Amino acid sequence: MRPHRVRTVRRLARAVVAASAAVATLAFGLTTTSQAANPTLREAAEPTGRFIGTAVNDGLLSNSTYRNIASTEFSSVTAENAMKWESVEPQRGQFNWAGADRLVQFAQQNDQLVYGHTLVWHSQMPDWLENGSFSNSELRTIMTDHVTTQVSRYRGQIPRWDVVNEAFNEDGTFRQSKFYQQLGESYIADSFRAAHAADPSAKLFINDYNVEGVNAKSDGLYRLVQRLLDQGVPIHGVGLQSHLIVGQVPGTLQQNIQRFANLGLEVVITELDIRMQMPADSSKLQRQAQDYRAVANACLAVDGCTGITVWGISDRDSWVPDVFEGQGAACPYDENYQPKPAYEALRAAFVEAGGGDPGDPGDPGDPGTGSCTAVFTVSNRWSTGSVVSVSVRTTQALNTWRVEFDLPSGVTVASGWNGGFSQSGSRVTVTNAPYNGTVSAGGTLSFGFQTSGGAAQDGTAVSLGGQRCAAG
Ligand code: G2I
Repeated sequence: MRPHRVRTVRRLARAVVAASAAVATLAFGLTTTSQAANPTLREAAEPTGRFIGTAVNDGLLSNSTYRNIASTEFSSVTAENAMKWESVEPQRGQFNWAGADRLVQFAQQNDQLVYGHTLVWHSQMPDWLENGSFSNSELRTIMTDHVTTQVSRYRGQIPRWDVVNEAFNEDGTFRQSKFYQQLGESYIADSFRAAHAADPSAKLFINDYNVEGVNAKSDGLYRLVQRLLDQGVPIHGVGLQSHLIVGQVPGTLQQNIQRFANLGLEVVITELDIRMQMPADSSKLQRQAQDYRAVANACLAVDGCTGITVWGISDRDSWVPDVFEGQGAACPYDENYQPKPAYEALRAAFVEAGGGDPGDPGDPGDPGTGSCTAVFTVSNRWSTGSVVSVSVRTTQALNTWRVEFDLPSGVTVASGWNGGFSQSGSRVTVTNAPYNGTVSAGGTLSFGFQTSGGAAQDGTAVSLGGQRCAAG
């Protein structure tokens, strides 16, 4: 019965919010982009256990509209340029972390993840590196030192990094970058090893474009990743950039995500935008919305696909028109920062996948202490497993946290995220990850996990720091 009660309460809460939004609209004659009657993107994504991110342009963070959308709609941020080599080390040995630090601070203020982009890439290298002549061993040291310096600086604060970016040609052979030409394929393994040594908790990705479908380029990437795994190289994920064209979402996207996930890797849609020939019109925008939804659905259908980042909030700020003449309108918000059909489609995909069906959050016989409230949401369920996201609201400010709960007998946590997991019998203990230990009074901590050995995964007897929590 409890799920029904929770659903009813939620519906009621939405109705109240909708009513007050209507009042606000009448009173002030304006609506906001936060869509008060509907969830934000990040609220919609949360029950699915996925993050929804955006690329952030450092220069636009001073624009309050931009800032507001970036913070309220997205649960993850990627620096559009501020963490690239030319930005952080413009002169050899002279570092400028201002933009990168600003983004990390912004994310921490807004309870967001940071997706680190990018460490070793043939493009946007500083001039001293691009045009300098170095012996092979010198170049290898420059490269690994760079990786070490940058990853160490944000150790514990950036849970995912694009370590190597755009290593492939369209035919699946290696791009003849400075690194490949001088160091050969081993530059990739060395970069990953250096990153792992600098932050063993970070998940390390290889990222590329035109690898969304199954094709020669993604085959090359797949073979490389298999080799790296065979060699024990610390690689944990594949980023599919997804700079797509309206009407041309690859039909093999989900299959491709699945084959990488089957290797035990995370997959992230890292740079989603879907461009069109300008001018935009309503039929192109509707088609674009379907395409956004198709991409989101493909990710949401595969357990290992853990997040989607859009490459820019608004069409006003997108890189697309600068590079593809006559094309544009690729983002989820229009030139005036108004949500487009693509935005609605993205949100609808998350809402549908989230199911809005919270599980039983606690032992019904135990009213809890009232100092914490736990909600378990099963976003995906099959005969022998499930994907569960958990949020725990605390009345007390925390610097570290430990959540414990029981799973049904025989059900085990197969993998988890946003926390450290251990299990003894049915009792699971989750401690904060290095980046999400701090929670303000009245704030919510969250983590997620996938189970094996059984499907019904509502945690019972939930406690926070040893104190029993109430049902949410
Ligand atoms: O090209 C689209 C993306 C493809 N995958 C990797 C991404 O890192 C890449 O992002 C774009 C940024 O969106 C652009 O903003 O990377 C471009 C550079 O390759 C960025 O453009 C550059 C401009 O070309 C420069 O003129 C400008 O100085 O941004 C620089 C910093 O604003």
